[in-house]
Amino acid sequence: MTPERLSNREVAAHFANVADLLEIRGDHIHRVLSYRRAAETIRELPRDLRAIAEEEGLTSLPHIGKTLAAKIEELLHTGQLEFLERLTTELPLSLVEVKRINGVGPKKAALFWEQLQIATVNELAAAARDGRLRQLPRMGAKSETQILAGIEALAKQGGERAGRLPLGSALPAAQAILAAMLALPQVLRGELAGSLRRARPTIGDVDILVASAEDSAPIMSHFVQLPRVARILGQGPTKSAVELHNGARVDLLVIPPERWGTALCYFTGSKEHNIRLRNLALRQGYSLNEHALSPVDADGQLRDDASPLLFSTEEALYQQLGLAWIPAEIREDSGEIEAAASGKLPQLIQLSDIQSDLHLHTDWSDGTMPLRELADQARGLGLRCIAITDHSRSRAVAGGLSIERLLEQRNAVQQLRADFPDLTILQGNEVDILADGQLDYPDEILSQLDFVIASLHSALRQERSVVTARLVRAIRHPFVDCIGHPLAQQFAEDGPGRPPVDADMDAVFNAAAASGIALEINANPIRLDLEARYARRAQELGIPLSINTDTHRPEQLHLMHFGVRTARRGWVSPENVLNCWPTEQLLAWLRGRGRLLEGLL
Ligand code: DGT
Ligand code: CA
Ligand code: CA
Ligand code: ZN
Repeated sequence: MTPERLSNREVAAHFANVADLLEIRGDHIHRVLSYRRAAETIRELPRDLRAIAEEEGLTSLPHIGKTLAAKIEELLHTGQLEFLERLTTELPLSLVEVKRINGVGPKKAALFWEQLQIATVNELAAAARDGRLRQLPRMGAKSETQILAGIEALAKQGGERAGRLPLGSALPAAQAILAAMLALPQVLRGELAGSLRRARPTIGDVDILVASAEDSAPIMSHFVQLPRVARILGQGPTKSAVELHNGARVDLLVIPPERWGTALCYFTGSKEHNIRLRNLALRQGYSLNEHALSPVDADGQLRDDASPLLFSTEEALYQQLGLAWIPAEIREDSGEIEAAASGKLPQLIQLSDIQSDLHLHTDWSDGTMPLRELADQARGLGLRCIAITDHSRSRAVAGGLSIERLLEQRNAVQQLRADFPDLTILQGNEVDILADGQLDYPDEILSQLDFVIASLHSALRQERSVVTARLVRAIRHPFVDCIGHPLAQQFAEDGPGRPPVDADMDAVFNAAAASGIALEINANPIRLDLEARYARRAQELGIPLSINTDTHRPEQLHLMHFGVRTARRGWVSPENVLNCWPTEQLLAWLRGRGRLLEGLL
């Protein structure tokens, strides 16, 4: 019997499980990380592992040495991994889920298993409810409540995000497939549709539309044979569905060019937006579907005396409905139809509006690039202004800077400026907001910096009143200019990720509006924080936004577009974004906030 052909994602999942079980067992951290990094590498590969194994060999991959390569071979040939099976005779695999609960982690998962034989999330919930966890060292009523809340959050998030892929994984894979389809001579045009075009932070499935006037069978067979495809879920003349090696599901539709506008609009969604359009159409005597606007009589019956209207562009369809064309990111039935009907659509920010990136890490803390290399890269991207914002002293795990190092870096930045006359380099810092809302450096140090981001990185499960007061205190601090990734949420590749902090956002926004600071839209697709609805609210309250890549590695400088897409979903206009202002305007704003900007004016 031949084993099931595992996709790259499934192979990666085995490795991630090994990493988690080793971590719970208390194995050496390097060993844990080597499995975890291997899982990440495998998950994001653009081709089948089998092809790589046969052609250049698995050890050509980053983070894959001989031992790991042999384990991948074993999985590819047998569908199983003996090492993982041996581990699971020692520790139940379900502990991996227990470990994911916020407030648990590997050490407590091990403790619960060893002391109380708790193997599953349900068993843990029961033990927390019966007060059995209190027998254990450093566990009290408070930890029980925290764990129960963590279990609830995990279940909720698991439900909301189940089977959904983060935008950061889905978009590059989808763009590569679209490019491959556009390379076919019979394909006239193509677009990403669905939630991906609307830039939702997580994607259920990828929808790709291509237009062709010819027989679609060769287009479909090309599609299902692309190297990224792990398995075919369905193949028909106008619609096919596949699963990619990274786990994404992709629908491809072939559309006749004369119906392109109607189809693209329909498959872009959202469903709620479509329903509103259909109702508008009905009031004008038409039935709208993905094919056409078809005349109907008073009881909604299709009329056979009038022919349907076809639309080759979205613009023409919207115009027929009495609307201006609506950018895809705001098609969520949250006021865009009314705005388009009355000529009041906002001018949304575009990637080309971005002039600066104000949240960047170097090798002074946990980034990989030296200062000069970062400045070079930023200049190469056409940025006019950057802020160096390494971590502050309490973040020891991230190489946080002592006061001495911070001042030393200040000198280094000042020297660097001479070589970059066309790039304004701010020396800032990403200062930790400590558990009580104090900042991680004294005021006399903060007052010397050019730009201060304050961020939550620890004690993320504080209760609502505590975390709200903590954020508000940081917002009111005279030397804070921006709050970084305000809700500290994360979208994980292989799990539910990290929930946002439980802050009262009205209180946060009120404080921000009063103190005049900016709130960040962190562009890293793991974060996308502020998310769109909060960005929109912030803009309504006159709070400036700052979209930043939070770069740690060179390739992350290119993540800006994810932040811009998120801002667009939040109806954000360029004039409300620090990064779109000319440098003089940004410096004037900082000066107005009391910044000394020594050496910059
Ligand atoms: P996803 O895949 O869950 O991230 O979200 P979407 O929005 O991509 O949803 P999907 O893939 O099921 O469908 C793509 C688009 O097709 C959707 O945004 C709107 C349209 N559509 C799908 N089903 C329906 C429906 O039952 N009614 C209407 N009006 N539109 C639909
Ligand atoms: Ca979809
Ligand atoms: Ca779909
Ligand atoms: Zn950062």
